[in-house]
Parts: sequence; structure tokens; C-alpha cells
Amino acid sequence: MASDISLYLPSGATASAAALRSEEAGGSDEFADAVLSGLGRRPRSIPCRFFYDAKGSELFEEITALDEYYPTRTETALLEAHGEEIAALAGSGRILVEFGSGSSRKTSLLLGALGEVPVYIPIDIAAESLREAAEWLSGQHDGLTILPVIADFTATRVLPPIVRGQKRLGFFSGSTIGNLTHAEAQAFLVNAAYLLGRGASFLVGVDLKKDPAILIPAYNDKGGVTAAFNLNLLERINRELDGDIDLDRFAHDAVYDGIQGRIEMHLVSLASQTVRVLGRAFRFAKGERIHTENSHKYSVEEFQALASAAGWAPAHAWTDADRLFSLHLLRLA
Ligand code: AVJ
Repeated sequence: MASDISLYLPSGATASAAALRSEEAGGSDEFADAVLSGLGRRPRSIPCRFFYDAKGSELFEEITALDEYYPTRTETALLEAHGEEIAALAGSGRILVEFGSGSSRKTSLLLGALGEVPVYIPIDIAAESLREAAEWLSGQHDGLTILPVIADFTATRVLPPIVRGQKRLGFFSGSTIGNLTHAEAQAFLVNAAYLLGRGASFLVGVDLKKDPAILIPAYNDKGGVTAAFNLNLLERINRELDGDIDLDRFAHDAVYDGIQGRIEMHLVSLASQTVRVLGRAFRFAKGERIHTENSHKYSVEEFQALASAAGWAPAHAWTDADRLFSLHLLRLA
């Protein structure tokens, strides 16, 4: 098992994870800017990428095991059931580029189905989870060359030079594309086309539109794990930004917006109150909300139309029998 996995920086430099620990989940400066500007505007919002500090990542792992949260197990079952067909249609001997350090179990399933993968390149801004995932995968796949890239996967345009001239297969799992607005998702797909290059294939996990009676419990489970995941943002403000927020005076909420076709997660103020962050006061009225995440849902046709508009040719889509989740294989001419 390669223990000294070097992390690649778009500047071309490589660095050890230790040196980059401060990059964890958006360094505190970035977090401070996002929170102060986000709480200062209307509607108030804090970007969902700040969920994933160490505690948040642990809580998310717990969410993926919840009965109510069907996406992870359904996508994993699709990879188990259709891995060979996906590998055949995606094309063999391709470099695998993953957007996000993802869930290693799904990546390992795909790597297993693909067989010989010359190089695996996960892209993520969070150095620590990138290194952990890479070490776990190198333990599972002896001899696999892993080159983790520390970058914002929605925008980076640089891959390690080793990929030059080699065909690529992209992988974007978990319906994380749902966090992006439709315009952002299209821009992401255009950028991914640039990054993956001519003749590329792209496998994308997309959560499907369905009865809100299924969707809302998936984002507001009766055990309160998703609530803890959302409220952890306020805990993180108290931990890192000298906040004095009383967590008992805020509540988690998940609503389904049928027009936008998305779940929205909010933190609701249970009283009129003033909270302080880095010495700045923010007055909340009772019932006022902080938006913390969008999770867009698509029909198969809607996602194929979005992908086509971004220059990709939809090659195949797999869904489970209950049509809860979908995996899309896209191709670039
Ligand atoms: C990791 C972004 C795909 O939106 O379903 C889980 C995150 N938020 N429960 C999702 C999440 C609340 C998840 N993604």
C-alpha cells in the first residue's frame, strides 16, 4: 500500500497532505468570508461545501447508511448490477478521472468492473479526505497508479501531464451534480468536456424526481442525523469563527420545491435573536431561514437534455426497478 501518496496541485507542484491540512473543507478564511457575506444578505445562505469538515464528513457517512437515504445504496446496486455493461460501453484502458473524492466503495466497484485502468485521478478541494480515499483505494487495488488532484472540481482545467494523449472516463457519483443549479450544472458539464477531452466517456449519478413523501424523509430522517449534519454548520461557526450561536434556538428543515425540482435544506431561527460571528452581530426574526443546500432532482430525459446542451451525447441510462436513481453514460465526439 502506497502510504506516501503525493497530492497534485494544478500549478504542477505536488505536496504531502500534511502541508495542505489547512485546506480542509475550505480554509477558515474562505469559510469566514462565505459566512459573513452569506448571513449578511437576503435570503441568508451558507454554501453546502462547508458541511464537510471532519465531523460533517462523518455525519454524511452516517446519512448514507440511513433507511430513508436511498441514493447511495441504490447507486451502489446499479454499479454492482451493470458494472460490466458500463465498462464495455465506456471503453477499456481509459484513465479514470473522478470529480470529488467520492465514496471509495463505489469507485472501487467501478475500478473492479473496468479492469485495467492505467491511472486513477480523483479531484477534490479537501486534501485530507482525498488522501484517505486514495490510500484506501490503493489498498484495494494493488499496483493502481493514483494521482489525486487538489482543486475545485467544478472549475479546474488542469490534469497531470501523464494523461496527455490518453483517452479518459469521467465519474461523478452520488448525484452531487444536484447541488448545482441548472446553469451551474451545465457549466460544470462543459468544463468537464474540456478536461476529459476528445473521445471521452463520462459516468454521472443523478437522483430522480419522485414523490416528495420519499424525498423529504431522505433529507429529514426521523433519527435526526441529517439535522445534526445541517446544524453542524452552526457548530463549525462557533468552533472556528468565534460564534455564540445557541444551537437549541435553530432547527433543521428540508422542503421540496416542485417548480425547481429540488430539495432545499434550511436552518430556521426558532426565536427573534441576535447571533455574533467574528464580532459581527446578525439579527434574526423568529422563523427566519438560512439556506444551506439545494439538491436538484431530474427525470432521465431532463438530465439527458442538460447533458446534450453541454455538448455530451447521452449513450445509455440505467435506473433501478423503483426508478429512484439513475446512472448516465455520456460520450464526447
Ligand atoms: C452528497 C450532495 C449528493 O444532496 O443528497 C445528503 C448531500 N445532503 N443529505 C445530497 C446530502 C443531505 C448529498 N450529496
